[in-house]
Amino acid sequence: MKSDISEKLWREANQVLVGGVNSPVRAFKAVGGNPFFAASGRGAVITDVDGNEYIDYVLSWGPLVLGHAYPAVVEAVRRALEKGSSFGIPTEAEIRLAERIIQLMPSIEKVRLVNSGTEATMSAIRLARGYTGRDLIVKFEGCYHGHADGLLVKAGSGLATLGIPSSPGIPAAYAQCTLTAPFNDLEAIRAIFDAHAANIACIIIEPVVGNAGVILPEPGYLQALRDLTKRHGALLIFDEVMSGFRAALGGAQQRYGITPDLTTLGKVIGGGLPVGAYGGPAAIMDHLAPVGPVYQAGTLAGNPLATAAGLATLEVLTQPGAYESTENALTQLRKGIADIAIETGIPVCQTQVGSMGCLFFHEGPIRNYAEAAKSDTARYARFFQGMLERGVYLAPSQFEACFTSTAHTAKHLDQTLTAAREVFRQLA
Ligand code: KE4
Repeated sequence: MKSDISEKLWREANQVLVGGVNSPVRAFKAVGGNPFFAASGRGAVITDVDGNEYIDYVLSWGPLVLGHAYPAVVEAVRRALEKGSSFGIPTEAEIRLAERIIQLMPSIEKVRLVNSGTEATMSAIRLARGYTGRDLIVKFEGCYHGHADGLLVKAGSGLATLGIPSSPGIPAAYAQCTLTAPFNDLEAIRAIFDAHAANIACIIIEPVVGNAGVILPEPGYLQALRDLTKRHGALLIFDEVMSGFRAALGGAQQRYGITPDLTTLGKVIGGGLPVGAYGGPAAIMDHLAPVGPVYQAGTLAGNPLATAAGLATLEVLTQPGAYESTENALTQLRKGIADIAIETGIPVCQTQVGSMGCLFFHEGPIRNYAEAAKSDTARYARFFQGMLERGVYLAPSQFEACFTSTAHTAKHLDQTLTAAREVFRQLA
């Protein structure tokens, strides 16, 4: 594959952008080589500046559930832009997006729109602390909830990819307010509550972990967390920034039948533009300013372009068969990979919930981050590079998720599986 222009841009990027990127996982540190530079995307295919085409299973890390440049989304944003990009006063689209979110996630009665998943989780935690009057929070090893200070403790995604246990720059006094437990370990979380229940404001969890690869909750685990938090007056926050509209149309809370106290969202609800959101019962949400005293604000929160993109995306995704097509595409891919792994004798563990999934080079099972971390990351890197050379762009880290969209067709899947069969044979 030609890469002259990408290489030139990479040199320029490294002069002015830290590590050449604006988000660490994009730097391909875990898989070697340098990232290509995107020029355009259309449907399931992304084209780089040298004209190379890739079937895209990263989809901007989840938002593009309809694929790149979906016409209705492009048109909606264009129409909104022609009327003005931001007003900083209420607009109707914010109401309609909140209504759509509430319709799909009935645990939510009121919404607050923000600009990223990080803002959503950071704000939801502040609300939980304000609502309960308690300081401690609990998160789970390998879960990633964005880069707010108190959440960069034993986090997944880029920290797992780069082997950063917890980020420097966070005061010890602050980090001590974050307790951590392994995912799927009820004994550990119960011990934390035995010791600290009276001062735990909330649990925040990815109900389906998507930032350590994809790890599924074991049967009864989420319900047990629901019961535990209810018993001790702590809030249960489902971070569905990634799993929302992917684990099921109504998120993991719909798939597993759990009603969290607060839900955080992002990615899909912005359709590729910067949007985050958090929501829950009015009795909790009304503690937020300007109704209540818990403060949170944002210049571009609910801006017309992002709400237009999000509304257009959810409008299409809620059409009959649309969501199901994203899940079916990943199911076909997973089954094909499973056959190839058996043919070649390569031990793999595949996980999937809806349209998000992961191929671990590990014989499985994988129930938590410690087990995921034993995956053969060198073999994953070789797989990634082999697939990239064959026009398939997967997550550039073993500790990330892959995604499908309504735009991934049988032809894309066949091409992906043909490439995978060739690469697996090289890995054997
Ligand atoms: P953002 O601030 O990146 O919009 O969202 C943070 C976030 C919160 N919660 C969950 C469950 C998330 O997955 C994320 C962000 N996901 C990563 C991918 N694993 C974003 C990619 C990146 O960091 O560049």
